[in-house]
Amino acid sequence: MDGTVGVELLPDTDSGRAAAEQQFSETIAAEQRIEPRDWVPEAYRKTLIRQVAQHAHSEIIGMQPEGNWITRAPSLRRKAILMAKVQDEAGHGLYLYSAAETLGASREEMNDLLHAGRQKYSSIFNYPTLSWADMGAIGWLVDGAAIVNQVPLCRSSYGPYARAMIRICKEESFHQRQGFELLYALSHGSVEQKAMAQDSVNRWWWPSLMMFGPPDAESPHTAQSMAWKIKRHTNDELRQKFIDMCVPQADVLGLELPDRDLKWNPDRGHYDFGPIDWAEFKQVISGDGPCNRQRVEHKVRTWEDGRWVREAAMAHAAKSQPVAVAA
Ligand code: FAQ
Repeated sequence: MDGTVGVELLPDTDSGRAAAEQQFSETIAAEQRIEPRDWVPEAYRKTLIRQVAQHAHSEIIGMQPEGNWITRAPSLRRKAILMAKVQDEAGHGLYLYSAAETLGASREEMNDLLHAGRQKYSSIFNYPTLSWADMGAIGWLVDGAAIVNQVPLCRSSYGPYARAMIRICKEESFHQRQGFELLYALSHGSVEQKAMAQDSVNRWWWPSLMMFGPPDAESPHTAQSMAWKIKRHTNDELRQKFIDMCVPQADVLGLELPDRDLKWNPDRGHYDFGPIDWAEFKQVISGDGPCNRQRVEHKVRTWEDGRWVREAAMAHAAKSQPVAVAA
């Protein structure tokens, strides 16, 4: 869309509104991007704010499980890599908050809604990181799932979101490889290290499958988001793609995936897999997972602790404003 139906031209007549709606539909049908100045239906705007804010919050809350291990990394090299990864996640959160702001959501408002439990973040970050191997499993499985989910979002219909995803996916790709490399080193190390890697994969496998969201039949938003080309694939399609990708990678690692029903199905051309515990998923997304309270409390505490920094930065910015000189 070229901005001819911009915010300032918002139609207040029936015919103006019909023209704006038609232009929106034509832009989507033509695989062009919707841009911030374009008129959009209110429901499209709300859906995007919900998804992009949830995505941004996931990146920010997602720094906690790994941040927990920075001081305990086993070598300087591993520590430098982990710090770089966690910093990348902060950057992803900031791009995504900026993308949501172009839709009219303020950062303060999104932050408040997260703190009040009224906007979600990914279920996966409500699980504890119990061993160093979890840094590998998060990289391999959690970033791996994130890539499978997010590469199609680079073609999302909303321009600022799609463009943010391009850089984010490049960085997630590095994250996934470092996780795989870390797990490979452990699984080819001592007996104890291999056992630690296997235990970690056992704990992270099923929650990583839940990252793709509920089954299609129980996903209230998928159909509309696909019609608007915000989402390009359904939750189940992406989950299956992820499983098919992980099985040969687990073989290379020499680790087992904890699912006895995992079996190649030549008729479907995919791996069959066992039942996912959707009751656990519902419990976690309703705020009652293993670490939900801890994650949100920590986020609120750091927000309060950082208040003086924000205030000082604002005071400095105000002082740096050029003083108006009388003519
Ligand atoms: N966790 O109808 P659907 C990362 C909610 S990657 C929590 O299927 P939709 C990188 C959903 O919001 C993780 N809630 O919804 C990283 C909705 O609730 P609502 C972040 C979930 O939106 C790696 C309800 O269930 N990635 O951070 C989850 O069409 C390592 C019904 O669901 C993204 O956010 C879940 N797993 O599809 C960082 C990707 N699944 O809002 C650090 C962008 C569903 O009605 C370390 N988002 N729900 O109350 C998406 O692609 C989509 O929003 C889905 C859900 C696929 C997540």
